Amino acid sequence: MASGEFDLVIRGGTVVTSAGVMEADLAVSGEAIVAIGHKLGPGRREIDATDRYVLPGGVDPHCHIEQLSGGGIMNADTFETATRSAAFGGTTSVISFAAQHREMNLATVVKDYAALAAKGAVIDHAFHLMVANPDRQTIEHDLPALIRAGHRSVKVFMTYDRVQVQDEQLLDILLVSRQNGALVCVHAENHGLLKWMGERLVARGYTAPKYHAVSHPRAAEIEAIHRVIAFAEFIDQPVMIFHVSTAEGADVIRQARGRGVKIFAETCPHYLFQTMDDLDLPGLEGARMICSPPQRTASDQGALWQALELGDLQVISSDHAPYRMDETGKFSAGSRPNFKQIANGMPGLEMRLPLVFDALVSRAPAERRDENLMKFAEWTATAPARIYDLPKKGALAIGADADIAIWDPSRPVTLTDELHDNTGYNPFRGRSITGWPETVIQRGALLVENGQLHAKPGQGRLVLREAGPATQPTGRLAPEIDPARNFGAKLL
Ligand code: DUC
Ligand code: ZN
Ligand code: ZN
Repeated sequence: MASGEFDLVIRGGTVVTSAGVMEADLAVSGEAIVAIGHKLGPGRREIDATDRYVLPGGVDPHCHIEQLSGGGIMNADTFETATRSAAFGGTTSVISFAAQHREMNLATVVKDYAALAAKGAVIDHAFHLMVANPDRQTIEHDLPALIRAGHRSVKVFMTYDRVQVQDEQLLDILLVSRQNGALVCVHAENHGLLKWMGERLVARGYTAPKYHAVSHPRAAEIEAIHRVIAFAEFIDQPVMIFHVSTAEGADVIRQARGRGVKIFAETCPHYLFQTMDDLDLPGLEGARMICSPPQRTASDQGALWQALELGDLQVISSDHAPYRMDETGKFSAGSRPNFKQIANGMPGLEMRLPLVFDALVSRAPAERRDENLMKFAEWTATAPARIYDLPKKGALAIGADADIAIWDPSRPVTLTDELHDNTGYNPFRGRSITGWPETVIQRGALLVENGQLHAKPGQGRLVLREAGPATQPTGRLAPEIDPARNFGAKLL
């Protein structure tokens, strides 16, 4: 081959593609992967990947960045700090939220978040349209226009006073999404049950952070997943259930999928690696672990891993929702808050991949390593890219964006609070893991090497999306919606 034919060659690594795990070189020209094979010709730049795994850069489809929370608190990160932290953790694409609150105009919200990301993001990004003000302007005009403009996912909360949508509003949003080609993502917890439990606990003096776990009963998740699936089936609109935390929640999803309802679902590292006991810390320390839904039990962890294995859950996202342990974040309601007054969420963008890699790859018996490497790529990059219509992301394939993480599989790391975001703590501090993404590349350019960031704020690109297969309805109409069976009424 001619000298300098490729811009970059990653040589001699173990490359993980959807077709398998192989010893190979990988070549990049411009922004794309152009060859994967043996003894590829020289590149203008070469990276020696001997004893390294060459994996797709992670796709994190659920992270809250520079966002006003459901409780009205601005989170700790800017697009610069959050995406910088993502890059250090091997993630090269994020989907965060353009978060409408009551009284806000959704089109303006999207413009504002896109401007923040354009200024700060160091990696590629897309937005979920978070709808909390489903008035006529939103439902009839802004939401359809924004979906068609390439924001192909919508997020709704079934709880939280400031952002919750009512059942009828949820039905409207499902229908508009069906008509315009978007996936609907749902925070599924029963509002009344949470409110009732929270008030009762606090009234009886059970105010410490650990009672947060008790205040979000498993039944709240189970009921809401049931309900949103019933609605999704009724409207025939695909839905993504966010952050599944319970074995029963995964079961409800399994049953729905088994009867052909188009449901996708994710879980997150804190449900796979923590339990409610992690909130049981002295004083207010447990505040750092408060997130919703809360961490559950070891038995739920097992059920969630099994649900991933079975394909009932397809994605591991971070649900990065960072709040500092000070008056700007967790203690914005004062220095002695009850658990209800503490912001929900934890940082996760940087730790998502290393934690999952350690569990799935480093701790796997040798004979399962290749299989688990492929699962790792699937759950953290390939599946989210496929489900959310990012066709150039999430896989090492000819023509794909050269978004690549080169992992040192034997590097031991003891986790500390030193992350690259702006939260100031790491919920997994003290844990020892093996394996780290040492070199991270986006569209052929170095993002991270030797512990240094090479990217500039604003270099990440906004990715607009087509309506891909995940957004397509099944075509099976509920009898009451189907004019052939409802005396001819046209409702869609
Ligand atoms: N739900 C999320 O998905 N993220 C942060 C807080 C919450 O309740
Ligand atoms: Zn949520
Ligand atoms: Zn979230």
